[in-house]
Amino acid sequence: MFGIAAVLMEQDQTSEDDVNAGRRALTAALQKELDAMIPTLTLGHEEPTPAEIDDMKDRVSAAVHDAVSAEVSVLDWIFGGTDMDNEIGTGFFRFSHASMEGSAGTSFPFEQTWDDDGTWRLSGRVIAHDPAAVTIYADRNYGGASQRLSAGRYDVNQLAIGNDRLSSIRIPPGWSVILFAEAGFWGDALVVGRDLAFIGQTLDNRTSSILVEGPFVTIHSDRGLQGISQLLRAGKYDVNQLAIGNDRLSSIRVPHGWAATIFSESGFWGDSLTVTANTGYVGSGMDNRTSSIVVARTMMEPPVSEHHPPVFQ
Ligand SMILES: [Ca+2]
Ligand SMILES: [Ca+2]
Ligand SMILES: [Ca+2]
Ligand SMILES: [Ca+2]
Repeated sequence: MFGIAAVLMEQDQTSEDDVNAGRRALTAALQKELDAMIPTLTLGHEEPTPAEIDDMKDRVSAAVHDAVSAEVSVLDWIFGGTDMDNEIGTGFFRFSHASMEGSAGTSFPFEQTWDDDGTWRLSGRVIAHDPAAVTIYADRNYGGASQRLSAGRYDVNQLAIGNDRLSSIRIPPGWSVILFAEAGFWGDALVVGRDLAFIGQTLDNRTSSILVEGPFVTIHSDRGLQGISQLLRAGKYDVNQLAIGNDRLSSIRVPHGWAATIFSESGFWGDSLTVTANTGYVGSGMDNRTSSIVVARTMMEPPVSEHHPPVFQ
């Protein structure tokens, strides 16, 4: 779960020190509430309920008011004198694990407007990125010692699970992994693009070096990122390079920092559509018509996290 809590204050005559006392109280009160809430989360209660969030908001708000009021006289604060700061409003935006899971790269916008001494608008967007990690396991069925690997090269002395131990692997969509039997990225090799509860007799307990690449664009024959899929690195793919088949594409997984343009005709012409985020359905205009594709990176490396400064008006 991901949440954003916002308290909008308009600063008039309240001193900087008093405002800072309020800000410190807000941070401390929020931290205390989160620390108290997290241990209550269980499998049957994965997120706080709306009522629990309302209670948290009340307690945090009271703590901030107390802190500022301790500096400013309580009466001044409440009745305002017209020159004291006003609280314009509070906002709370939350994004559940369920809504973000499987929607990596999708923008979740949030916006709230307050009308109090003018109009105030807070807006932004939240993007969940694909988990930047493959997980390797010493035992079959994702058991035993494990290690998370982001994109990169891992030679034998970087394998925390040990040399010649790997037996199963989890790979997020759009990632590609090459397992090598020898140190130094050579010998028998296996290219893996999906979860394998058992990597097979050929390389079981033989992996000594690993190459991890991703995330890449993935095209799908069915809507909702389902059906036959094909991973596409940056490049141009004409009709005979579409492993999912001609006129089959219905959805595309596009990681942050990538763009894919699909064309209705072979040779990169005809109707086209460019997508820069996961697209569960390309729309009736392009569904089952794609005959060529151009895939490009729009930035060198995806950032670890992205946030846009909120817009205050
Ligand atoms: Ca093993
Ligand atoms: Ca080996
Ligand atoms: Ca289709
Ligand atoms: Ca076509």
